[in-house]
Amino acid sequence: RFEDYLKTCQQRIDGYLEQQFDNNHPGLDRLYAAMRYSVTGGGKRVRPILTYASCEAFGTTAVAVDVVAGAVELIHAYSLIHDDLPAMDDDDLRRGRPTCHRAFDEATAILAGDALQALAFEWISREGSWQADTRLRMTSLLARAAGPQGMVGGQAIDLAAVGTQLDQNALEDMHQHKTGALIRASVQLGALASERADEAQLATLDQYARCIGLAFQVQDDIIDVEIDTSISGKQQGADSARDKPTYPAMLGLDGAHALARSLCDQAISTLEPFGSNAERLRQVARYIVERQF
Ligand code: GRG
Repeated sequence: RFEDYLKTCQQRIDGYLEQQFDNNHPGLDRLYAAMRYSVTGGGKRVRPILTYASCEAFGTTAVAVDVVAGAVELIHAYSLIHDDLPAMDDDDLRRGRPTCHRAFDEATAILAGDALQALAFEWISREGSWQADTRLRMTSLLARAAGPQGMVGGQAIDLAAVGTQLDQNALEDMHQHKTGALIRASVQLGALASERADEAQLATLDQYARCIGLAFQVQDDIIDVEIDTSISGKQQGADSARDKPTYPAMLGLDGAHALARSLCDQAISTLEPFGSNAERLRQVARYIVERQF
């Protein structure tokens, strides 16, 4: 059952990350406490699950890619810490707990984010037993996904768009950078880490990942509206509390649901050449558009 698979993957990555942040670091207690707080505080672990499901499509077991799945989650955790800072979204809560800068302080949160990003690259470039060219390609792929051509670029596009009206193409471009790039990297890294994927297979998987990356964001917007609606009893529009352009505001709630479903269908049909080997990836695609949180 997919629910069991999801739980197993979540427990696997939770256990792995907890183990990595288990040691004492004299003199660096506060920094490590902030890093540990942000990495081990829950989260759906969608990106590591994608890395696991992707390597499994090539017959590689999850244990071989823990470090890669972990590295992706470190980048994700760093992005959330920095996104929550007063200079960005200025959020007090993340995953139902105080944000890192609230639980610690702003300077510590900035450093914890910086440290997690660096640590991700240390892990991926040092751990495991990949051939040198695989390791180099994985490192460079993750760097590009995290950097100005990926997630950080998406955040910059988002900031620059404040107070302007984005059309659907511009909104998609922003999300493809901001959240899509790391989701695509999660899938590519699983396949690369198997050392069994050819270029055509990598390209096919990237098509799949582009679709689910966007579907993830559409569903996230839908969930926000549904939560708002269940709290206030009325639907919010483009001028919702978040004051950010969203798919439900642009397409209506039904239109957003239809887009999420269509992206999921596209993602699933892209995987046809993989046959039953990609069943987990198909299930993850469905999970992404069916999840309620
Ligand atoms: C500040 C460098 C920098 C980048 C920020 C990804 C990002 C760019 C910010 C995250 C803020 C955000 C709310 C983005 C929308 C996408 C999203 C829903 C992210 C949260 O990811 P989940 O749902 O979180 O996977 P969990 O808590 O499950 O890990």
